[in-house]
Amino acid sequence: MNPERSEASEPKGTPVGRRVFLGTLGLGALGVVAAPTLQRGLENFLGGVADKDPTGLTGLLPNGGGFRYYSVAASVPHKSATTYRLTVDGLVDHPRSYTLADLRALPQTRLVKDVQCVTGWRVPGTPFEGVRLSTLLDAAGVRSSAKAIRFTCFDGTYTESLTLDQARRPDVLVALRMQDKNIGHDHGGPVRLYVAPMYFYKSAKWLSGITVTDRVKPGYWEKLGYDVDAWVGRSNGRTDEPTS
Ligand SMILES: Nc1nc2c(c(=O)[nH]1)N[C@H]1C(S)=C(S)[C@@H](COP(=O)(O)O)O[C@H]1N2
Ligand SMILES: [Mo]
Repeated sequence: MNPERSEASEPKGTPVGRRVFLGTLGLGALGVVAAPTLQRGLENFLGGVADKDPTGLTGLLPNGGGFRYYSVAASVPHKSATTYRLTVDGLVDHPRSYTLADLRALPQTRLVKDVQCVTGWRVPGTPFEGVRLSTLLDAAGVRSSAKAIRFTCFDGTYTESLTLDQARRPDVLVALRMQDKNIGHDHGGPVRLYVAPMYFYKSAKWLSGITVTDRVKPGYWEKLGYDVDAWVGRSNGRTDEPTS
């Protein structure tokens, strides 16, 4: 079973009306529903604007250029260039807090690869751009006892993890841009993690904290059954083409 599926059909804080409505239509199998009229009808019912649905329910529909909007939190505060902060702490010699301007001033890396969600959807050739996570780790001075990273998010709920070796890969970014635009709120802006070689659940949206730890602490979906090492095509019992 795929835990994300149950999240999608029964998200935290979903108004009962929606849940009943979706239950009536039997949308557990929405992956096979593709009639455009039905999609539009559902989007209208859910408020008309897919990217305004904090529950991610409309995210089950094929929209947004192939992307689904996912959030396990019912609502997420908006952070601007003035209010956003990213903290780097834990087993480091120089903990610090970055503003968006600080992050923009660092060297930027642009990668163009396929995005692959563990529920099956894939978005080919998606540009992501930002600061290599390794750059922030080097600046922080990671201590020798460190083994892993814990990521936290300003949605107050989602968490993720990487081993230190994974985190130091050149295709792991603290991303400021996606599809050659600043990352909008719904895609996890202003700053999200981007872990190119792994299933998209590793790419934590609304990133607010990077804590260096002495062991991997499984993230939100991983506690619910997803693989901690989430290589595309080599985890979660899936055989997708690698994204790199
Ligand atoms: N904070 C946060 N990050 C998250 C999620 C989430 O619910 N909350 N969902 C994950 C999953 S399962 C996927 S597939 C992608 C979806 O990203 P998108 O909404 O930009 O398409 O975000 C990942 N990062
Ligand atoms: Mo996902």
